[in-house]
Amino acid sequence: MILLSKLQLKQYENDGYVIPDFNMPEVLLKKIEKRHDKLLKKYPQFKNYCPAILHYDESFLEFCKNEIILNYVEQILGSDFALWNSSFFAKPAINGHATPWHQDGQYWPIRPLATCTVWLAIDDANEENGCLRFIKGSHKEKKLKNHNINSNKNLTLNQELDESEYNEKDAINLILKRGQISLHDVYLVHGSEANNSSMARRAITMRFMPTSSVFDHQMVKDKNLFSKLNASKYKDRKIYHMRGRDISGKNKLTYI
Ligand SMILES: O=C(O)CCC(=O)C(=O)O
Repeated sequence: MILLSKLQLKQYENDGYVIPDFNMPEVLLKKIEKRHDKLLKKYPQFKNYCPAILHYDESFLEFCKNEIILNYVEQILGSDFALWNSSFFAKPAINGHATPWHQDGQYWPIRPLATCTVWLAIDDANEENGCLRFIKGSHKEKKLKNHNINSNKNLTLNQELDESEYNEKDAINLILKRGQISLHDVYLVHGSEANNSSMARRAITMRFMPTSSVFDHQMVKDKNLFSKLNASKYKDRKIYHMRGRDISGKNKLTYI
């Protein structure tokens, strides 16, 4: 069985992310590209970013259910977990949108807050085409930091970390080859620059949560928490069973 080493697990714990020795096979990457092209033909508005691809094409589940990826996730989250979202950050060449510095958990209705994100590179990702950037160790306090709303239309997200909350000089660039993945913690501060290069920088995220947490479909009605966010998209979100059982007993899991 292919697993994260002790050292890699320690890195996830200390730094908030890890890059396993994994490569998505080329045939599957080609399949992903085809399905994404088809999605964009139908929904050109997702040219930069599709927040919930499974909502539009459930066949993307095939890639999220990769046994090696699930083994890694199990090592991090434990044996009972679900997939609650998958997004496509397509970042096309020349004018691909930036993602402001943020913590994911800020706008997710999951309590207790927990998620491990798998980020799969569909293109080589580097400084030129706007690779993902992490502030190493910024997850450690397990605390949500101050965010502001940024309504600039050239961003994939409207949540931006307050400048007082991080130091950009601590950022590391997540340089990955096509087919490589990284795993990151829900509290880790991250973002990415715009893509002004001639190469696309496509990536898929897969969001896994332990079933000891609850994806609270009702929480989005809390106006204080979610009023300024586009939270309606969480109301009907399907939570896909991946491994084990629903520990909380409160998640409505979809079995596939
Ligand atoms: O791919 C990007 O540029 C941003 C990804 C991101 O924010 C995330 O994985 O949560």
